[in-house]
Formats: sequence, structure tokens, C-alpha cells
Amino acid sequence: MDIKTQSCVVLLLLLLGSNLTFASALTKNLKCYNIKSFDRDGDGYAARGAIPKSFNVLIANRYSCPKGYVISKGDCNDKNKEIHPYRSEVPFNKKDDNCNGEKDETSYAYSTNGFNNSQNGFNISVAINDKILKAQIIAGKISAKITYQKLGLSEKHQSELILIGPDAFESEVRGEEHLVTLRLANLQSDSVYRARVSFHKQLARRTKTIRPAGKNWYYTTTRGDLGKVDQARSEILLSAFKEYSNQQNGLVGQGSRVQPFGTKYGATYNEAWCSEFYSWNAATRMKKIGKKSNTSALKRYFGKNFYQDYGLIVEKAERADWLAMDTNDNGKKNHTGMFLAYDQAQDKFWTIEGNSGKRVAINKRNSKYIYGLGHIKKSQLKK
Ligand SMILES: [Ca+2]
Ligand SMILES: [Ca+2]
Ligand SMILES: [Ca+2]
Ligand SMILES: [Ca+2]
Repeated sequence: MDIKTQSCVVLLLLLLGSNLTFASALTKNLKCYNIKSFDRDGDGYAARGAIPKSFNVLIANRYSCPKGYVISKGDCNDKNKEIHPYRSEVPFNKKDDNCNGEKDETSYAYSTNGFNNSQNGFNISVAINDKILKAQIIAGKISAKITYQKLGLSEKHQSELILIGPDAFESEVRGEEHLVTLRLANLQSDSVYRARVSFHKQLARRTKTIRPAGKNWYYTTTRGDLGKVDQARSEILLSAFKEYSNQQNGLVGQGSRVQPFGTKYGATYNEAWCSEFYSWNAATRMKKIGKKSNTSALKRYFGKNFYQDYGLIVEKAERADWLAMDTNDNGKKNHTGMFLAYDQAQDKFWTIEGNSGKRVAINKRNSKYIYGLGHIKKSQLKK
């Protein structure tokens, strides 16, 4: 980690809308929660509404709260250590295990291979977690609706809906587990999409929504022209989206007790890990990228395929390219993202990022924060 990478923290503060300031370049304010008062079940997550205490810590300890304090909050049940925000929803128990406000909501499966992702479509694999819904699907009484959007097109005008009759999707019982597979087709190639599934029952005069599939979107990509670079782009993105899912299920990033923050990506516990997240995923297909730990190392790696001219950035940007960002708008690069799509109408960039609010996150970035673009070339790919 170098000085440049350290400023990923600045991004964090911006994202949180925090008015904290640095006491010096080498320290930062860290919000921590008293365990005795706010984490009574000892699951490592302070209760909702917990009041933080600010500590001035060395940058080298940026995520380490003092003894007796925890960094994570949002526990919706501080009397049960099995319930907290960074875990998977447990099916069929009528409890909101992951504190997202919904009980036994359906959840999306992610795979680093995608689910039959082709140039014009992909499958969405949904785990049914609710007993009543499962019974109704098995009885063939339920329709599914997919809301989807190609990233880069306006949410308002370009989202589309499809209603699929009960015979039009696959439903498979594997022991207790029940998976529903839906296919989205007739899509554009070489594009990133997000989709949401909900289930509906047709009554005499109206359609009743049985259970929304959570508020979360499922993110994936169609494939490109099947050339080597387009294949690599798809696979790098599918890897990154799998990590996005791992964040939501409490396996990486903040809140994880499995591989916290960026440790999975080669960062140390207290290190800013935006660049590591990019290079770790890119390394699935790119040679010699290693676990690049800062923006300067990534800029060197892309060499003459690095563009700073804004017109060229917009023109060249393709899925899974590297975006160098300047999130405090001071003319210096301080953060790393992976390019997903460009929204021309809004002049904004869709990205997937490590260490965004200490998490793996999908963001829509104002163009003024875009510093440069590392464009993937065939010569950089593994054989
Ligand atoms: Ca707790
Ligand atoms: Ca709890
Ligand atoms: Ca839930
Ligand atoms: Ca549950």
C-alpha cells in the first residue's frame, strides 16, 4: 500500500457523507460501537440505531476498533447471534436472518461461469426460501415477472417487464432446496444487465404479488463477439459479480468474519483494497497483473493502453476495463473501479468496486471523478 492507495479512505468518507476530517494525513476518524451497550448478543454487529464513538486511529489501523468495540452495525436482532446483516437468508424459518426487512425472501444464485450466459441472454437462478411460495410454484399456480435493465440506459424509460406463465420457467427441487430458473433472451451482446424477479398469483380480477425477490438486483453480463478479449471481459465480470454476491452473504468485505475487508484479494486487514479487488478479478484472465495494490501499479501495468483524455475514455471504455478515479476531485487518482457501462444521457459511469464504503459495491459515478481508463488488450491476456 502506498500513499495514493491510502486515499481510498477519502472515498469512504465521501460515500458516507461524513464530515469527518483527517487530523493528519496519517490518521483517520473511525466510528466504533461499544460492545457492552450495543452488541449484546456478541455476534460482532452493533444493534440498529447504535450510537458510534469516534476514534482517531493511525491509517495503518484504519479498520481496527479499540478493544471492547466493533466496527460493524445494523444488527436487527441483538438478542440472536445467528441474525445479522452480513449473512445469507435462511430458507423456511419465517425469520429475517439477513436483516434486510424481508422474511424468507428469494435469493439469486451467482456463479463465476454465469448461467448459460450467451451473446443475447442469460438464465437467472432463484432460490425459493418461502414454504408457501414453494408449494404454489410446485402446484403451478404462480407466474414470474422479471424487471430488467441494460446498464447505461435510463432506468425510467428503458426498463422492461415480462410476465411468464407458470409453465414457462423451470422449477427444480433438490432436497430442501428449491430453485427456479428463468431465462432472459433477445438482449444485446457485450452488455451488462441487472434484473429482479418477483412472483405473482393471478386472481379473478387482479394480480397478487406473492413475494418480491428482495430489493436486490441480480447483475450479470451477456457475452461479446466470442473473440478472445470479449470472452475475457465476460469472465472477469462474472468473477467480480460473484464477489459482489459474496459481500452480500457476509463472506468478504466489511462485516465478514470469513475473509474480512480485502483479505481475500491479497490486501492486509487494514489496507485499502480497491486496486486489489480489480487485479484479483482481472487475474482470472490477464497475465502478470498479480495482486496490484495501488493505482500507480495498475497504471504502469496498462502502460500505453492507459487513457486520460475524456473523449477517449468514453470512446474506448468496454466491460471490465480498469477505471482510475479521483473521488475527491483534486486532480490525483486515488481509487480504482471496474467499468460496467457508460450512461450517455447522464454522463455517468457504472462501476463495480472493492473498498467502496468498505464493501464490494456497484456504483454509478459522476464523470468528474473519472481520472483515466486502462483498456484491456489481447496481448495482456493469458493463453
Ligand atoms: Ca449484535
Ligand atoms: Ca444478532
Ligand atoms: Ca431477509
Ligand atoms: Ca429466513
